[in-house]
Formats: sequence, C-alpha cells, structure tokens
Amino acid sequence: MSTGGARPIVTVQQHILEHQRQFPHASGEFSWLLSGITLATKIIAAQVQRAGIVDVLGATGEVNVQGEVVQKLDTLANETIHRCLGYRGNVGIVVSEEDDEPRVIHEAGDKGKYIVLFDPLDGSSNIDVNVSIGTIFSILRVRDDVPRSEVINQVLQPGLEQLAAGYVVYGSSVVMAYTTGAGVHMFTLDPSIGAFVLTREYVTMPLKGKTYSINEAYWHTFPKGIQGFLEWAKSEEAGGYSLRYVGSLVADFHRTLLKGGVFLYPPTRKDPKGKLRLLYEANPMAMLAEQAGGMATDGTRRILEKPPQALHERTPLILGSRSEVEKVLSFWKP
Ligand code: P6P
Repeated sequence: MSTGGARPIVTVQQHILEHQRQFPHASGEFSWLLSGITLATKIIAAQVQRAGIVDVLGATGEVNVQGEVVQKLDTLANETIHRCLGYRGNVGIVVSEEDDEPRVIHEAGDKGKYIVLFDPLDGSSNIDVNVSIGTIFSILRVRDDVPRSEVINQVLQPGLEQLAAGYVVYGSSVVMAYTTGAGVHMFTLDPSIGAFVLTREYVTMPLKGKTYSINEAYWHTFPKGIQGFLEWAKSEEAGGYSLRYVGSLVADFHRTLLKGGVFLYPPTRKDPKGKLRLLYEANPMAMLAEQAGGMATDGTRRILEKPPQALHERTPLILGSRSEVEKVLSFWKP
C-alpha cells in the first residue's frame, strides 16, 4: 500500500533488524540490548526536561571516582541505565563513569555476552544552566580468551573491539546517533509517540569544516604545537575559522559530526594525560568519527588502537574532519 510519499517511521530496533545482514554484529539479541539503552535514555530525557520542576537540579554533595562533584541528575541517570540494562539477560558487565568498579550482572550467567560502558550524563556541570548534555555508550563482547572472573581484563579492550557505540544528546531535541560498524545513523525522539525515529542514515562528516572547538582558557598550559595550530586557525591564511565550545563533549561532538571541523582536548597542566576518559568517552566518539569518515587521535596514535591500562584512564583527544585533524598533527608532534 502506498504511503502517499510520507516518510516511513523507522525506530532504532526496526533499523537494526531491517539492516541485520549489513551490521556485522547485529542480531535479535543485539537489538534487544540496544532497546535497553533507548529505554534508559527516554527516561533520562524526561528527567532532564523536567529539571527545575522536580528536585533533580544541583549537587548531591558526593564526589565521584573522577573527583568531580556528583549532580543529582548524574545519579538518576546512572541508576536508570543500570536498572534498564541489568535485566536484559544478555549483559554480563556494566561500566559507568560514576562507578569506581565494573558491576557484574551475575543473574545473566553465560548468557551475559555483552559489556556495556557508559558516561550516564556527560557535561553534567551544564545541567543547571540548561545547556545540552548527553549520554555516551560503548558496547564490547565478553572475551572468550579471558576468564569471566577477570573482570578488569574483560573490560580493558581497545576501541577497535567495540561492537557498537553511540550517544544521546539532550538538546533542543533529543537525538540518538549510533554505529555498529556499518555507518552512523541518527534518530530523533518523537515525544508524541515516545520513540526514537530514524532521521538520518549513513551520516558523513564534511572533509573540512569552519570551526575549532577547545577551551582556550588553558592556552598557557597547552603543548606548543597546539598553540601553533590555534595561532594558524586564527590567521588570515586559515580562511576564517570560528571557535565553538559548549563544554559538553556530546554537544561539541554532535556539531563536529554534522558540520565538520575539529574538537580538541589536549594535555593541560591540570590534566597532563588529557581530561576525557578513553573507554566510555573517547573510544565511542572515535568509532563514530571514523565511521563518518573523520579521524580521532591522541596526537600519537588512533584512539581506537590504544590499549587501555586502567578503567577510568584519560586520554588527549583530537577528533573531527580529516583536513583539520591532519592540520593539528602537522603542528603538534607529542
Ligand atoms: P572543561 C564535561 O565535564 C566534560 O567531561 C566533557 O563533556 C567536556 O568536553 C569537558 O569535560 C569540558 O571540560 O575543562 O573545558 O570544562
């Protein structure tokens, strides 16, 4: 029956199932796991959009493993994702930025073949001023060559091993982007039906952009090569770049993915290894960037090739359009 030219409504679960043959790791189980993530982010979106009406703003008074003040919404988001993933039956280990250690889901037993890593609410310092924030997730497979009891060794896999990666940005609209290694696809949450609906398939990052994204307040502590790139970007020769910096990785990355340009969080005196976390921030964003035709590096090597040494390991992160990332690397040789 003709739909009269109206765009078909495709949800995330349908998208995975319909493209099952294309997605190297998709299966009915995989789309079931992804539906746990979409459920959690719909709940988080509802809480984020009612912040201020209900008492979810402000800090809890606690400090997390990162040494950061925990916002009430951080805790709500973290527990929401744990509750939605814990009973999927196929998740064996869950890693969160908010948890000191991984949580093993013993009830899943050997059926728990996936590891889900996430930053439940990235950019949380922006919550109280209504700036876009986001959830970032990365999915690994439980390794057959490592005993399940060696939980940390199970989790410390390089980004190239990711089965899938994605984020949800809670902004003027709620948008999910994900990849399973067969392109980047975007869905917008339609509040009238409570479903993420396909809005863009096979998203590609422009080869060259017009923005660079960095917190220039740390200028004096950046490596000289980064300072050199920034001076170039401001020069006549560069052709008129603009600085755009939200201070929320998900928002800054979402813009870079769609418009091109480069996002930089280099080493600083405060964070000599960079601030962003390898396992559940840099790796998922790097998979998305590369799947969209962009690049992601720590200045020395591809982010996805870095062998993690610790659960909450941090890394320098330069990611975006090939043209700009290569320009940064032409100035900065760590
Ligand atoms: P700065 C948010 O706290 C975050 O982890 C990322 O979302 C963001 O890119 C970065 O830190 C911002 O850090 O030092 O510029 O405030």
